[in-house]
Amino acid sequence: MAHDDGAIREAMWQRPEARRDARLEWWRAARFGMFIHWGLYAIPAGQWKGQTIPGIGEWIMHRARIPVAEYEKLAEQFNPTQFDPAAWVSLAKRAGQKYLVITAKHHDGFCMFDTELTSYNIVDATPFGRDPMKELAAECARQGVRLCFYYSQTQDWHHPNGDGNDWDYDEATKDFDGYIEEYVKPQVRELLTNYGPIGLIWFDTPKRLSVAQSRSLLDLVHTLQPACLVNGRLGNALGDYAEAGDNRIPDGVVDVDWETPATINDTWGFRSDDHNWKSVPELIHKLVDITSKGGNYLLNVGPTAEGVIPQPSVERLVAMGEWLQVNGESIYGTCPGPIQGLAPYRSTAKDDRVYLHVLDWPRDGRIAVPLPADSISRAYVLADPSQASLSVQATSEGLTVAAPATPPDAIDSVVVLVRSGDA
Ligand code: H79
Repeated sequence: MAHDDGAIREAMWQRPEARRDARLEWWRAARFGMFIHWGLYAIPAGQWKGQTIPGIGEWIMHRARIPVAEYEKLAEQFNPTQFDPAAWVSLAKRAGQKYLVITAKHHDGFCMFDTELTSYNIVDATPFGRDPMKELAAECARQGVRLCFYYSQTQDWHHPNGDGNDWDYDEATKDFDGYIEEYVKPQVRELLTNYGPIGLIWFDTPKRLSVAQSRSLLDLVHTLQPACLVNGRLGNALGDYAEAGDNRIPDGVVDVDWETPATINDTWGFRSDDHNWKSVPELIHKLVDITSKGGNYLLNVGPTAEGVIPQPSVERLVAMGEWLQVNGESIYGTCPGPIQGLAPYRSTAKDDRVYLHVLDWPRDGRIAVPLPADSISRAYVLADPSQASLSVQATSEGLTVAAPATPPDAIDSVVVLVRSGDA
C-alpha cells in the first residue's frame, strides 16, 4: 500500500495543529484496529510451576516475581512454527480493521523484533530465528493494513535500568535516563527505520518518564517518520491522540481524538484458561458505542506460543467483519451524530447523512427520534439493498420513522436519515 505523505509534507509548513490533523486523517476514518499482544508470556499462558497466576497473562513475570535468569529461558523454547503473517493480516482485513498494533516490546523486555541493542530478541535468542515484524510489515504493505508498533518505553523488567523490576534490581539506583537515551531511543529508531512506513507508535504506562523525555521521544518519532502518530500514553499530556483507560469507554462524546484499547476476553497476552469471550453483539455494540462518541476501538487478540490466533477470537472478528461489510458506511469516516445519550440508540454522521443505530428494535417498528421532522428529507434501512424510503412523520417530540416490525439486523440495525438540503 502506498502511504501517501503528500498531505503531511504540505502541512509541515503550516502550524503544528495542521500537521497533527494531516497525520490523523487516516486514523480518524479508521475507527477499528487490531491489537496483538504476543511474546514469551504466551508460553506459560497463565501458569507457572504448576500454579495458576491470576491477572492479565503478559504480567506473569511481574505477578509471580519470576527472576530474569529464569524468565529468560523461555526464549529457548519459543518456536511459533504456525505463525502465518498473511493469515493474521487477512483476518484484520476481514474483520474490517484498518490498522494493526503489535507488541514489539512489552513490559517483560523481550524484543519481538531484530535489534542491535540486545541479544534478548526473537531472532538471536529463540530457535525460531525469524523477525515476525519484518514479515508482518511485508504482509501489511501487500494487503493494505497500517502496521503499528506497541513499545513499552518505561517499564522493562529485563533491562537493569528499565522501570518496574524490583525483585532482581534496586529501583532506587537505576540509571533510567541512560536506559531512555541509550536503549529506548535507539530501539525506536530501529522500529522506524527498518520496517517501512509505520502508522503509529503505541507507548504505554509512562510512569516516571519526565516531560523532557516524553517530548524528545515525540520529536524523535516525528523526525524519523513525520506521518507516524504517537498515542497519548507517551505521557505528560503529549502525543497525537488521547488513550482511554484499558477497556474503558467514556460516558459521552469526547471532543478530542481518542481510542479505547480493549480485550476480547479478559487478558491481552494469551492465557490458556481465559474462556471469557465477549459475545459478537457485545463487541459490535462496543464498536458502535465508541464510534458514536468519536473514538477508535483497538480490539486485542493474544496469539498462542505456536503463533495461532485463538479460534474464538477469529470467529468473533469474522462476524464483526460481516456486520461491517453491510453497515461499514455508518462507522468509517463518521463523526458523532446528533442523537446522544438516548437509549436504545447511538448515532454517527457523515456528509448529509445521520446513521441511527437501533440497538434494540421496537416491536412495532416505529422509531421515534428527537430531530425536527423538516430536517430529514428521507429515511431508509442501510442493510436494505433496495434502500426503499420509509415514511417519516412529524410528532410533537420530533419525528417517527415507520420501519418494518422485524429488525433488519438482530444486533444493530442502522436507519439512515438523509438531511434536508436547507435544514
Ligand atoms: O498491554 C496491556 C497491559 O499489559 C498494559 N496496558 C495494556 C494495553 C498495562 N500495563 N499496566 N497496566 C496495564 C496496569 C496493570 C495493572 C495490573 Fe496488576 C496488572 C493489575 C493486575 C495485573 C500489577 C500487577 C497490579 C497487580 C498486579
